[in-house]
Amino acid sequence: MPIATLLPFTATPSRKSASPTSFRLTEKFILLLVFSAFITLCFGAIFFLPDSSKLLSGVFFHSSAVETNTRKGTDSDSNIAVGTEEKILAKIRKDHEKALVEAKDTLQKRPDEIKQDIQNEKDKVLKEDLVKGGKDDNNLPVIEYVQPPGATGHEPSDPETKERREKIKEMMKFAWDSYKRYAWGSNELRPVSKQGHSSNLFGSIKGATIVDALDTLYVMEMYEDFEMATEWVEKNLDFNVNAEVSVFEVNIRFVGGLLSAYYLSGKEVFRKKAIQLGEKLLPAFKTPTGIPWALLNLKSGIGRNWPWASGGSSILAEYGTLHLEFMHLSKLSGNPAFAEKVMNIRKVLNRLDKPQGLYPNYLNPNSGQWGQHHVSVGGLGDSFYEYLLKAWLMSDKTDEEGKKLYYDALQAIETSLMRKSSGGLTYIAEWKGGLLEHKMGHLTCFAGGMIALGADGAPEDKTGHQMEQAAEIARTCHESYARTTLKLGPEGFRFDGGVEAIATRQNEKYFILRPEVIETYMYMWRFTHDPKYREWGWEAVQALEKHCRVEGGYSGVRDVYASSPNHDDVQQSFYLAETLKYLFLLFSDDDHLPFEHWVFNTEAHPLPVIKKEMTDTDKPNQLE
Ligand code: DMJ
Repeated sequence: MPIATLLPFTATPSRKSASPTSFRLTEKFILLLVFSAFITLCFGAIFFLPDSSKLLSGVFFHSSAVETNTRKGTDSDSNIAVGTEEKILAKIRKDHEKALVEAKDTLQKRPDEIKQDIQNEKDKVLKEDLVKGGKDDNNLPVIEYVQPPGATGHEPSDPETKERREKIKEMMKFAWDSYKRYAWGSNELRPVSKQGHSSNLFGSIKGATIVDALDTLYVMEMYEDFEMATEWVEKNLDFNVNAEVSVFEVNIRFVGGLLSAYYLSGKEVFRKKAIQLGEKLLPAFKTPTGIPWALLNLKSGIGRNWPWASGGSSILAEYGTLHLEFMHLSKLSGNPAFAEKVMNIRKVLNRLDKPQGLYPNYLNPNSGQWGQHHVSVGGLGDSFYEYLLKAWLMSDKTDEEGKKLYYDALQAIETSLMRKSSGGLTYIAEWKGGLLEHKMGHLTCFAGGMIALGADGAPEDKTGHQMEQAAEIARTCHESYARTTLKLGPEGFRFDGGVEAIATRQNEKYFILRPEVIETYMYMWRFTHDPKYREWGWEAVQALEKHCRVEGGYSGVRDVYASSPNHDDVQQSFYLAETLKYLFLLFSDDDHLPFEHWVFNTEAHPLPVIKKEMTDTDKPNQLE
């Protein structure tokens, strides 16, 4: 039977010949029948289809699963499609129920528990990312930034301390504004001639003051200036220069400054730049022993040592002051090369005999042998000792080797270099080929702070003894200031020929805004809360204001014994990085950059303690 005869709506030639009236009635009847059948079907669908609310919730919560299946389904595969559909619906139902149970659980939790759960989830994702080798646009590992505690502080409650702290901030503002006004982009400021100053320590890298000051601006909450400095770093800080730089100076000021700025603010630009610069410094280690050169051409990667250094040697305080920054560079870059380089320096030193347990200042990077037997806890040696202690502290006290090296070295210093003057002042002398030179440098004054910082971990019940030593050194260094006309400390002072804590040579009478004495006051204040340290710090502030503040910033002076200051016309970048930061912290509460969480590099750039992973049994509630 042709289909056409059964379908009244199908236009056929025979249809035209039928009576129009009777045919229209039949049509109407059939139409009515079809319509009512259609409506019955629709109603039936509403009652007999699966629970639509569940279906919808499944779509919203698990859209991707449904979509994936819809896209994959084909008409010819109807059996498989039906099976798959059932599976999807079952999964949707299961997930929905699970979500409801979880939501119920969450509602019963305290807000801090919910927070912790979110953090755990985040950590898990981050770990998975790192395991997968998650990298960002710069090919650096993806790191979730968490600000360590105490990055900013609050105002002290005592009105006098608060006022003094505000005063230090004003000094920073003046130093910074003057630099901005007269020397923006140069390495340092000439505050008398009101122009930029370029130190050859940084080759043609620019902006030492900006990078050195970044963290001080942050710590003092000068956020607008911090943003301005950040923008300069982003746009102008360039290490692709054909210039020779001091590896040590660039490391402590630039790498250290950038690392601190990163850890305080979380801004990726600082991490990126620190790593870039760290990589530029790596060729300095290409020596037969791996002891780095002092000077490096950043473009050619060719290194050499200072021409004045004994027998072509590298300098202890220079190659020994890379450890903290390089450990952090490895952590932030995922590149173990940085850590390996500094650990190798230790290995080389461990193999060498130390005269009376002391470390000579000169070491030949080719032969791996000591140069002249000069030993100093001041210039040429100082921060090597500081970094042994801080390596241990920064490792959350896991670097046992660093700890042992530090306390052994300190013992040797005490035995061979530490002396008491007839007037009762403790000082640390220098050692030249077995003979003591009874001279102490302004630089050596950092040792008061270092010894106080390490006293707590001192072996054999020596904590009290070391705290006394630290206090005595602080007193001696204070005397070196108090015994001058300008009440500022000389570069070097002697304990011979009838003098004590006084510079006798013209070339040791200058003061270049150095931080070490104030640094020691800050540590001593934190550990003892003896008000004299704040008083001594305040004396220094008054002298700085009276003799170093000039119209265009702060300047060093040529002779601290002169009746009026003769300015040297340099505002050193470390004045903003260190001197003013330590002063600010001296008048701040202890929870601002607390020592359990932060370690200061030798340029006062705070670096976080790298917390050891908690073992399972250390974790709270782990056993429950
Ligand atoms: C700073 O650059 C550092 O503190 C370094 O360790 C020694 N000298 C200056 C400040 O005096």
